[in-house]
Amino acid sequence: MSEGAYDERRLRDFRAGRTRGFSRRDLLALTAAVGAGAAVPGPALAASPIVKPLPAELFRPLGTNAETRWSALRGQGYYVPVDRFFVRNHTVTPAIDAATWSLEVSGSGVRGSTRFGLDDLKALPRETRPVAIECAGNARGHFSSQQGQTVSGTAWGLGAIGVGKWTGVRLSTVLRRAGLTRDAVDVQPSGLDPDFVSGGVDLGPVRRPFPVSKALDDVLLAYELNGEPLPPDHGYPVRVVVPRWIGISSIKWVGRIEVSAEPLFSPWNTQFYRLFGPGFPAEGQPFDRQVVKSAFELDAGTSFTAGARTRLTGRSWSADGPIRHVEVSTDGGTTWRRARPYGSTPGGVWQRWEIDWTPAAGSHTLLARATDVRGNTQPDVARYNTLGYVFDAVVRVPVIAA
Ligand SMILES: Nc1nc2c(c(=O)[nH]1)N[C@H]1C(S)=C(S)[C@@H](COP(=O)(O)O)O[C@H]1N2
Ligand SMILES: [Mo]
Repeated sequence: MSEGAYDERRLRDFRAGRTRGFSRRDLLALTAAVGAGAAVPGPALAASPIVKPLPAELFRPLGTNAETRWSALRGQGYYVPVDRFFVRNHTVTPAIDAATWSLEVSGSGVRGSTRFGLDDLKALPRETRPVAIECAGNARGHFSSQQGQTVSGTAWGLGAIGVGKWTGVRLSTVLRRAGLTRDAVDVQPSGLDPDFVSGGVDLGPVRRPFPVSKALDDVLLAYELNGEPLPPDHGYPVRVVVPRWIGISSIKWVGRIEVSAEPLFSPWNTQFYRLFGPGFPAEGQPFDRQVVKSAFELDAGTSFTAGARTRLTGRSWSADGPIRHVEVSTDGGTTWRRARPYGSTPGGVWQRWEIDWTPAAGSHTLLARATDVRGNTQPDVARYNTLGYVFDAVVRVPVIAA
């Protein structure tokens, strides 16, 4: 079944109340509780929700999260080093002992319940894949800064993406070992980090289902990132890596995978990570895939030397396939030039590019617009949705030359 058809079917199931795990009734109860102002503070969070250092030249902290500064990717290779890979934590990075950790695979779509230790997974065939983890809310801050719209959620710039070289075992291998049945339709991994509390309601562990067809296609259970054991903040000892899908699908610190013969629902595919707003269904439009985006490898407000030739660099990416070309404007969108692609592109996850520019004194607005091999490109305006997902518009970057 195509991903689009899957989403349509789930939407019908959800409307009809054919849901397991999290129903429309739950959602209404939750909305009522939040509406009634039943906000109770959640459990106290650890002093730092993120374990690794977050130096200001590499990261911009955003609550329990930290986004990569695009200037920190200049001169870096294809893969984002761990020291600058963005972190999106709903709560905190948990301390997990790999020696006692195990993964439970159970539910109505497998015969019995099976546990896999880390050594069990490592004994299975290894596979390495270049994959982007990108938050569905990446660039959300531009809904307000560029389109004057109010959206809720973390006000990310463009730094909630990282391309990594992930190594692990195919989820399909593990599901088959666990006795996957023909009836299985959905797979739902959940994290071992603390339950997520929103508006005083405990929503349980972070989890979001995806179809068995996707699970059997290209999903990994990764235990290495860029050739090293998975770092604590990125899911140690094992995380799910779902290529091309929004970051929330790639559950970190996975402890259980429910395999179900019925469609599954969680707050992460009913309340969050749906498109709400004018023109969308009242119960929200489901979505799973990322869109086309581009970023310059510099920070807004960067100052250049007037009259001196400089080299602008950046990266563009699309979930729908490799990038075909990138156009850059240094005059606020009046004229456009083709950027030069460079570097190898394993897996076609993103494309690095460069273009020379000799700025005149004054303020300038830089824009980059990518088109992928399928012809998808970036619009001038992203479609408004209340939770601020999938911002794909061309981002306007103010810089100066003096
Ligand atoms: N268990 C768990 N998995 C999770 C999350 C989380 O908070 N807990 N955040 C999700 C979201 S919203 C994103 S965008 C990615 C971020 O992955 P990273 O922190 O390794 O960059 O992890 C996903 N997996
Ligand atoms: Mo995310």
